[in-house]
Formats: sequence, C-alpha cells, structure tokens
Amino acid sequence: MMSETGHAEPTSFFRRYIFSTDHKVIGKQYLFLGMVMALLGGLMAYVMRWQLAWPGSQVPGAALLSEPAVVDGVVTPPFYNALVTMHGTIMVFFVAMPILLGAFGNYLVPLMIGARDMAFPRLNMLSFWILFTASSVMMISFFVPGGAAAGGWTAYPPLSARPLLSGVNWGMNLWILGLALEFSAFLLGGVNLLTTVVTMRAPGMTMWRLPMMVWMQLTAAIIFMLSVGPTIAGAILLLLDRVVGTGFFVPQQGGDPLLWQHLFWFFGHPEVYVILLPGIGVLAEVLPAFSRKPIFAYKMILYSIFVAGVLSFLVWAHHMFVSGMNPTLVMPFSVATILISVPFTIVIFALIATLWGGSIQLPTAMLYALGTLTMFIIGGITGIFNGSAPVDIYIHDTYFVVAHFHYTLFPTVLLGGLAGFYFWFPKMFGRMLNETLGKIHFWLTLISFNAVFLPMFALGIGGHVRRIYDPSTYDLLKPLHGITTFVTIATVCLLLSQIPFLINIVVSLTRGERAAANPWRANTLEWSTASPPPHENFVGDPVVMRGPYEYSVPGADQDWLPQMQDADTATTR
Ligand code: HEM
Ligand SMILES: [Cu+2]
Repeated sequence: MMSETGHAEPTSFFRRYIFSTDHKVIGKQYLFLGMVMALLGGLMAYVMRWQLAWPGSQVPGAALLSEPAVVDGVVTPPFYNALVTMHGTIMVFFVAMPILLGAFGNYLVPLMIGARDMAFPRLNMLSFWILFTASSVMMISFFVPGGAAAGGWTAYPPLSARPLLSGVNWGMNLWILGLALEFSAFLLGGVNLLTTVVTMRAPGMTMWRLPMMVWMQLTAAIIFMLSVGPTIAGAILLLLDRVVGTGFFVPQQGGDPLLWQHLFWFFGHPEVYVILLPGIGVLAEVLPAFSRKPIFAYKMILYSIFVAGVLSFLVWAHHMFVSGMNPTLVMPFSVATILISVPFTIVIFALIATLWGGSIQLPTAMLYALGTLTMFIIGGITGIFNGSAPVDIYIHDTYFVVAHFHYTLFPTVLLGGLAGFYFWFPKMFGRMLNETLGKIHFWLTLISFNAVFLPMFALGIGGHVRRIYDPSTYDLLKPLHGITTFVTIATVCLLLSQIPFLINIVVSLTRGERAAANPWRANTLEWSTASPPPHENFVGDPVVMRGPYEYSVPGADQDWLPQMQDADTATTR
C-alpha cells in the first residue's frame, strides 16, 4: 500500500542527502547542524572564560580572529559582549532546539508512531533549510561592521533598541532577522509534528500507547507555538525602534523597556520547557530499557507535564523581580514559580521509581541518562532559590544564576542529547558506538562539567556579577580569583573531553560493529525495523498491539514485548 506521503526513493545525490524530504535524512541534518553550532558555542565559551581568568592576556588561538574583535590576541570589551550574547543565543536556539526537537523529533516521531514520514515532507525540508539560513545569518553577523549583537541573549532595550548605545548596528538587526527565521522554522516544524502525531499513527497506536518521547515532542511543540507570539510581536517593535525610529521601548520617546521584558519572558520561560521536555523524553525511553522495567506512573508523568506546561505561562515575571515591576505582583509570580517544582518533582520521582528494583544495565546511553537525571536535580533545586523573590534580590544577575541555568540546560541539552545519541546512534547509522570510548567520554564530561559549574554558585554568592569583561577591576572579586581560574581550566578540560567522542563517531561510523535491528531489546516501533530503517521506514504496515513499556512482564518468555510483536509483517530482532 502507498502511504499518504508515499514517494519513491530519490536517486540523485542532491535529492537524497541535501534537499531530501525523508524525515530520517532531515533529522540527521538537524543533528549535524546542532553539533557544529555546539562546537562554535563551546569555543565562544572558551574565549570568554580565558578572558575572565587571565584578563587582558592573549587567548591561545585567538590570533585566528581579526581586528577589531581581537587586538594582538586579546579580546576587546565589545567583542566579549558579543560573545556572551551569541554563545547564549546559539546554545538555546541553534543547538538545543535543532538537536532535541529538530533531530530527535524528526528522526524518531514518525518511526515511533509507525508512520512512513512526517505529514508534510516538503515543508519539513523547508523548515530545515530556513533554520540553516537562520544559523548562517547569525554567524555572518560577526563579520558586519560593528560586529554581532551584544545586548545579551535577552536583548534588553534600550541597549538593543538604539545602535548608538551599544555601538552595534547591523549585528543587532541580523540577530532579529536570524531569530525570526529560527522561529519560522520551528513554527512550521511544530505544525508538521502536530499533524503527524494526530493523523498518522499506525492502527492500534492509541494516544495512551504513545512512547513518552512522542508525547514530550508534542507538548514541547504546543508550548512553543503558544508562547512565541508575543516575542515575535516584540521583535517587530524592536526592529521598528531600530530602523524606523519609533520608541516603543525607548523611555525618552515615551516607550517602556519593561514592555520588552514582559514580551520576551512570556516566551523565554516556556522556552526552557520546550528544551527540557524532549530531554525528559530521552530519559523516559532510556531508563526503562536499561532497568528492564515499565516506566513508573506513565499517566501521572504526563498529567504532571501538562500542569507544568500550563504553569510555565504564568511565571515569566520571575526574571524581573528587580526590574522595578509592581511589587504587588512579585509574590504571585514567586509562588507560581515555586509551585512548578511540584509537578517536576513528581516526574523526577517517577523516573527514579522506574529504576527502583530494576535489573540495571550501564551502557554509555544509560550512564548519560543517569547523569542527566542527577545533574538536573541540582539545577531544579537551585531554581527554587532564584524563584524565591527575597533570595533573588541578592543573587539576581550573578554567577549563581549562570550556574543554575547551566545546571538545567547543560544536562538536558548536552547530557540528555548524548544519552539519546548513544541510544539511537545504532538505529540512525546502523553501527554500534564503541562503549569504552563512550564511557571515557562520559566520565570526563561529567566530572569536568561539575568542575566548571559547581564553583560558579560560590562565585555568585561571593558577588561575581554576570556579563562582566574583567573581574580583576573589582576589589571584592580579588579573593575569588582562584575559583575563577579553576573554572576556566575546567572549561578547557570539558572541551578537550569531547575528543574521545569525536574519535568514537569517526571510528564507529567506519569500523563499528554492525547494529542489529534491536540491540537494546527495546519495545518501541523504531526497534522493530532494520538499523538503519529502509526508505519509508517499515517493510509491511505496522500494527500496534500494546503499550511501549512492557518490560519483564510476568509469564512472558522474554523480558521485552515489542509494541508490534504480533504483526506478521515485521521482525522483532
Ligand atoms: C561548554 C560548556 C559551557 C560553558 C563553559 C559555558 C560558559 C558560559 C559563560 C562563561 C557565560 C557567560 C556568563 C556571563 O558572563 O553572564 C555563559 C552564558 C550563557 N550560556 Fe553557557 N556555557 C556552556 C554551555 C552552555 C549550554 C549547553 C547552554 C544552553 C543550552 C548555555 C547557555 C547559556 C546562556 C543562555 C547564557 C547567557 C547568555 C547571556 O548572558 O546573554 N551554555 N555560558
Ligand atoms: Cu523563567
């Protein structure tokens, strides 16, 4: 039978690998783009950290950069501001979203629901190429006169609204353009994903039989689409302020900078859940598979996520406690923020309970999943400090905040992303990754990650504010300088720790053991087809018999029951 999206396998190189409409190729394109951008974002962090530890000294490698960004190998203050801004922007919009939503969403969702492709394959291709254009616009902005945007990833006006104030003109305009393109790419992607999950599930794949990853992608897409509107409106106003001379955000012209903060954070807070949910999706697939147990409280996790999703729209002003907003509103926002920890705690406990009493196996994918879970708990708990208004007044805009959000984002994006990468790599590329290199990579990454970000809590409490170019100019930071240097050395270690990973990819892609269809003995549909899956995914038409987490079912003769085991058209191994 031809599927709704049925299309013959393309034969030309361009249609196959560049302008492909196959969700699997597009998923890999997103993955590759996200990894390249992660490398660039990581290098930017390295340059920043070097300047902070040894202010005014030459940054090794920076001679490759040209004036006026770098003078004699030393980073200039305007370039430092651009680095902070672009590192944050790139990591959130061009690493986290492409990998967690773009790559995992595109690659896994059609396979997991038993579809042959996304609902709109050409639109899917368009989304990727719009995102590619957006990334190029962002990177090109470094090379225009005045350099890249330098007002922070939050682009607060009036700094961002008036070229005169920051010295950045075209860089900021291109930042807005790049972000607009990025939003378009993920709005189109979200519509595509939603339609796919709603209309293209295989027979028997009821909503309550969906793998958790699909639910998380679906919820993330909905949260993104519902929250991004006000920020798009805000970005248009900001562009008008910049190029037409309106004053929506400029006090001298009767505008209000706080308006931007509201429009930005109404999206900015839900956005972190857009990133977090696919990370939870990875955990929800990996933890059951390697503890050989059903996920604990499937529906309860989902209800908690829905509650957290709704609450995420009601907490945005916790980023603005010290902005001069109406003090009457501070407490409701503070309480709502702390309330969100309730549903998330339920999710975390359900994931831990999934492990409880299981036959735990520890391949690299599982190590990364456990690393994600434990590190995210630190991020979550420190968020309660920030959310509590009286505490936040002291730690706002310090390295405590930087430590907190890296403890939430780094685990979900990089540790969670790597858990997913090690788990689905055999499916995507048909080869097994090397486990020894994988474990070395894991331990080095986990230890150096903590060495980078744990001391930042102390720096923040000690008064180290964020987004500063030269800590040595502040007397109060002098006693802390040893910690600052330590953090920078750890950053270099963290970056070097990725070398075994890159070696692993190259070695495994060329010489790795060939992957069986179902190397982890997992249940979801993607494991019932070949590794890598054929064009249009399944040989026959998949029919789903049961839920996704039937591991160690009493009385069954094997400890896993694939979702489509009884369909005679498919193999289970
Ligand atoms: C290689 C690991 C990383 C290191 C060493 C690192 C380091 C830094 C540093 C030094 C800053 C500037 C802090 C400041 O002065 O305010 C920063 C900001 C930031 N980072 Fe990272 N980071 C890393 C990974 C990530 C990841 C994975 C994400 C998100 C997915 C991320 C998101 C951000 C954001 C949103 C900002 C705020 C930018 C701003 O203030 O406008 N970082 N990071
Ligand atoms: Cu928030």
